[in-house]
Amino acid sequence: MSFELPQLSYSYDSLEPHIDARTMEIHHTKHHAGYTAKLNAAIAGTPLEGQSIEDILQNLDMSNGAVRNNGGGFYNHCLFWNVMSPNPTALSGELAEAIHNSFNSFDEFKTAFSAAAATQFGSGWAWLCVHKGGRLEVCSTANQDNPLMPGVACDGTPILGLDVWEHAYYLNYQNRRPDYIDAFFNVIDWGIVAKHFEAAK
Ligand code: MN3
Repeated sequence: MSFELPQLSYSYDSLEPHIDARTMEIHHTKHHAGYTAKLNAAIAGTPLEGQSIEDILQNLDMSNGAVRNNGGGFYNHCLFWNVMSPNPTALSGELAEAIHNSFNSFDEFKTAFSAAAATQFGSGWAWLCVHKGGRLEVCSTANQDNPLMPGVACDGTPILGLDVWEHAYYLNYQNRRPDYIDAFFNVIDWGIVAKHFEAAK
């Protein structure tokens, strides 16, 4: 069994003006599709074939560049599309409480997450992760690495991820990565993030 590029639950133009349709289409049909195909090629006929993407990443041999880059790319983009919505649900309940407990306030969380995203040098991702017991942490990773991988970043389970590769924003925002980060906060579906939180804590 091989991995499949997930369909989005919304149309490419539905996140505008925050994320433009052309960027969404290229990002999904070229970049994410490319990582998916290369991941399948890299695991074909190996013991990794048939494992879940989480198992593959958590037990990854970090010297296996093809699986590290493409497995990370596959997983990271699946989470990214999933946590965005044209009709986002507001933050509430247990996750809101956990954000307050871990960061003092939503604003302080937003500042920390935005800083992680803005200061990740070159290509990479910013993450909100949960540790066993429910403590939340913000971190960032280079390239297509993510916190599930051994020895990478904050070692929690990602429940929210932001792609800060230039391919994610350059057509619309050029070098203004901070504007893109701000815009992302308009399309985060906190109801979905809360489900990831519930499953991972
Ligand atoms: Mn990307």
